Amino acid sequence: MAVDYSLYLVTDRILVGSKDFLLSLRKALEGGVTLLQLREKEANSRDFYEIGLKVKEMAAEFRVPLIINDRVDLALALDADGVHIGQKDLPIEVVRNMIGSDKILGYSVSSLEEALWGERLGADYLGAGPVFPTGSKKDASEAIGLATLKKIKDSVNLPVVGIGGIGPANLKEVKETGIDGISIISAILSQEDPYAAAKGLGDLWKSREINEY
Ligand code: TZP
Ligand code: MG
Repeated sequence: MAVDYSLYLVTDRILVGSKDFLLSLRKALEGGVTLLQLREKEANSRDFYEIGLKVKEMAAEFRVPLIINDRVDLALALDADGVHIGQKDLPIEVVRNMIGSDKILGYSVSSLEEALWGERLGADYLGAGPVFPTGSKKDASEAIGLATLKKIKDSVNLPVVGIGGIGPANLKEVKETGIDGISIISAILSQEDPYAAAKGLGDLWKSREINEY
């Protein structure tokens, strides 16, 4: 499956605030999100499943693949397109065995060592970060910065997306590392207008201004 990693939206119900969650996702998808990760840190299994059914239907409408955060069981139950795991989730090789070779397996890394490990053990793409300090992840490790992000991208043969504190103000320097896309929560979902926010980021990522350096 050819996946477009350029504008990867990760969800967070809390950061959506008082706006309607599903409507915010719909607007972000209309704005050009290319990949969607359902990340429910507080929901119980049943609620995660129910919201997952709705989000899966919506993502399919936009032909955007749906990735489930952390929960391999839910990714399978929902027949999502993939699962995204971190260093404290099930071991990556175990997850690969559970989901098979057709599903997308994303892996969070904060160092070059973790990135090489992820590549060796079967990740399909890496989420590297936090690139910048962010308040969006409670247990986030220290920011890795642009130099480490670039080193990771240069050292693996996998798509790499940057995550953590990325927004319009730093997009140009992030793009210059050569990574394949940006993974975003607050610069889309905490915004008053998730459509305009997603559209702005997508346009900027593709623009000549940012690509001609
Ligand atoms: N993993 C590393 S940083 C982060 C996650 C889930 C949060 C990213 O959120 P934001 O609001 O785009 O900084
Ligand atoms: Mg995780």
